[in-house]
Amino acid sequence: MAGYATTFLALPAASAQNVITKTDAIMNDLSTLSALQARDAKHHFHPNTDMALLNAEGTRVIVRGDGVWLTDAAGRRILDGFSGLWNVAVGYGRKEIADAAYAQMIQLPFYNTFFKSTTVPAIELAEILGTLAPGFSKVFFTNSGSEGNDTIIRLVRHYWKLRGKPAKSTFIARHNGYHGSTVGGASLGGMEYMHKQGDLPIPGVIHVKQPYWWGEGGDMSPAEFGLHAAREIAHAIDRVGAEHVAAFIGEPIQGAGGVIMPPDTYWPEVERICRERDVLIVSDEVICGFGRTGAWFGSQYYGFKPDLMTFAKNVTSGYLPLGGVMVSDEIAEVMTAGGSFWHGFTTSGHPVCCAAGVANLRIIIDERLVDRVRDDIGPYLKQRWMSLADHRLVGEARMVGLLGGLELTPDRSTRAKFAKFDDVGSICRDFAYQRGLILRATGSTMLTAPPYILNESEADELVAIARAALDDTADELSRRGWL
Ligand code: PXG
Repeated sequence: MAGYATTFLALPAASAQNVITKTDAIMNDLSTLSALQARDAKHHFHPNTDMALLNAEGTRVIVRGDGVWLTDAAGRRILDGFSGLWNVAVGYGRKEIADAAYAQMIQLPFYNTFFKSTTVPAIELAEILGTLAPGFSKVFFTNSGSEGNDTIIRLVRHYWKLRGKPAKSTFIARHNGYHGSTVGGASLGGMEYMHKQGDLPIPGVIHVKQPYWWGEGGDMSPAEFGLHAAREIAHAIDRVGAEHVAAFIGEPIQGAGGVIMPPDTYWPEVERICRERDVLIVSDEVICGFGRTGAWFGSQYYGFKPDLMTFAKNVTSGYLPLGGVMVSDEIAEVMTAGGSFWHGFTTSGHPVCCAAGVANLRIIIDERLVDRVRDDIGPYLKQRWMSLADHRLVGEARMVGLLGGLELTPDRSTRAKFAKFDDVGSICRDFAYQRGLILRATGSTMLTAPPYILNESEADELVAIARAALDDTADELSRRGWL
């Protein structure tokens, strides 16, 4: 206890100072970077992290954000080519969102949405979402995308019971899809390394082929492969019987799986198959939602009409946690007539998070950022990003809106993977970071998803650093004899 008290007393006293000043004070008064890293190593259990490895290297400590730029505890400026975790759409340092959250926190920091109650920000945000997503008259609020997908499982199964078809309870999802980290979310997801931990998936989830032409398309054309992958869904439904299948869930573009854009033939065929068999379509819009593809929702970009949409991330640009499920008019009607849906979270529709969401969506609307992604900075970055396709390590460069991928390969003609493809992606990612750019690696696919406010010179810089990191990677792979 004595140790705890000493550390605590050494912290600067709480004040109305803004977070940036307070963080600087902690940095100056208390700690060098390595001291912060040591404290982190001692107490912080990081998600998705090999902690022994991390603690040996030391955590990156990020202390400040402004626009598309981050500053770390060593004072380095880093271009965030990944919008935090796919989610800081409007960039860092937007005072409008901080002010809205602050004002709401002073006025009413919390009230619940159970027991016949609500708050004004929850009303406002639900209304805006209903306007942005025509045909979805209701929104169920959660705190995250994972909770959104857990909500989907319970909601869809209950819906079919209300419709008098209780046997319709199986979900079809995809290998290498990502739907979150809770028991339900990770079960719908098709990440086998996640399934191995915690005895997943839960019963009632079937995984089918992903529409990943570069990796799995073989000799088929992309168009043929798109139909082929979609028909796997039909086979799965027909195998268990449509009377047992509740819904198909997919990300319009798989994000964490490697920014996998399905061939154009895929979604129309998925829609046809599901409609023909009375199977609901769930579009997981956690990454694609709110403009990432240059349309408000990824399903709009691909032209299909889901029955439910999961959202999170860019609804607040990550300034506060918030997620939820958009519910179609038809499902909302059945649920409304069906009595209580016994599901919800203490902080469903949290007023401060909803106020942040309203302020964030106002920025996206008022600054026409979705149009900017579609018509302006999206096409600009795409043209630059595609120029990387001539690099000897790059097999394919792809970008939709502000969502981009690069496939690294030893041989573009055969679309081969490196034997140690996970290592290759990490090497490239680490070189990019050393040069001041954050990219993400999934296996040997390099991913970018920058904030929508990226400007042209920042886009040039992003691509220039990515190219330099590819050069560094090629040198390193040659040195190791992998190339
Ligand atoms: N669906 C999709 C499509 C996602 O990308 C979730 C659901 C879950 O949302 P929450 O808010 O519960 O995290 C996500 C989240 C990565 C990475 O490494 C991706 C996510 C989360 C954490 C890491 O790319 N996506």
